Amino acid sequence: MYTLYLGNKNYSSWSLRGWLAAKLSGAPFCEVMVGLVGYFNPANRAFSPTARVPVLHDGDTVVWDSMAIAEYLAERHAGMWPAAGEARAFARCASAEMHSGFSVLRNDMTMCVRERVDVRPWSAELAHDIERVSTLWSEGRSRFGSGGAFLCGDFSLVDAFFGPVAYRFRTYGVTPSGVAGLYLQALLAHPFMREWEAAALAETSVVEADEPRVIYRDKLAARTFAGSGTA
Ligand SMILES: N[C@@H](CCC(=O)N[C@@H](CS)C(=O)NCC(=O)O)C(=O)O
Repeated sequence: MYTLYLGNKNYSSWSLRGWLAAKLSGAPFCEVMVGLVGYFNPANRAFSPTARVPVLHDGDTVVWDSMAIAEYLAERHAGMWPAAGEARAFARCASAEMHSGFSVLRNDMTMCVRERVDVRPWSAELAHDIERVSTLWSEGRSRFGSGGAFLCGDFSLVDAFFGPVAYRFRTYGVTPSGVAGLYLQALLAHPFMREWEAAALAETSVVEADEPRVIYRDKLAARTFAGSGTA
């Protein structure tokens, strides 16, 4: 049986990708929860060469990156990428773009499943990342999505890569229009996402570095002050 090391479900976006991939594989796996402390923790080298999560252990084989975990599992379990070649190419490109890009979205809209907060106005760079996600979602749904409610039809690895974005968008009130918005709702409603969310909401630990109301404390306070001044 696989062992998957994961960070706090409320905060750990990379862990969510690895976990969704493991769920999608259909294979049994056991979870080891690693409490994140908000900074690099060298003690995690005991199970992860980078000291980061997620990490999949398959016997003596250690797979330490969410994309590598996805590909490792997809080599062993059928149907994790879309079957049609063109859809699969799109799914791989969109997943890789998510994995290696969107640094502003990642930094400025931290994943915090339990939170709802409005931090507008967004920077031009953040708005650009949001727009690019919406474009990718619209393209996937309109070109490859006819067989189901997900980016390339049935739920596949590309949806695992955008799972964290769905929680980020909900937390920060990002509402893409049209088919992209419908896809966001479908992603949030998927049973795997609901299962992760329930576990995240049961957590009580707080990592201040990832808390929107801590990161945006000054901006939110300034808005409250301005609001009370005009009331
Ligand atoms: N590229 C890696 C990134 C993994 C990563 O940065 N994980 C974060 C948690 S989401 C982490 O372990 N941070 C260390 C810490 O906060 O202790 C992947 O795709 O798995």
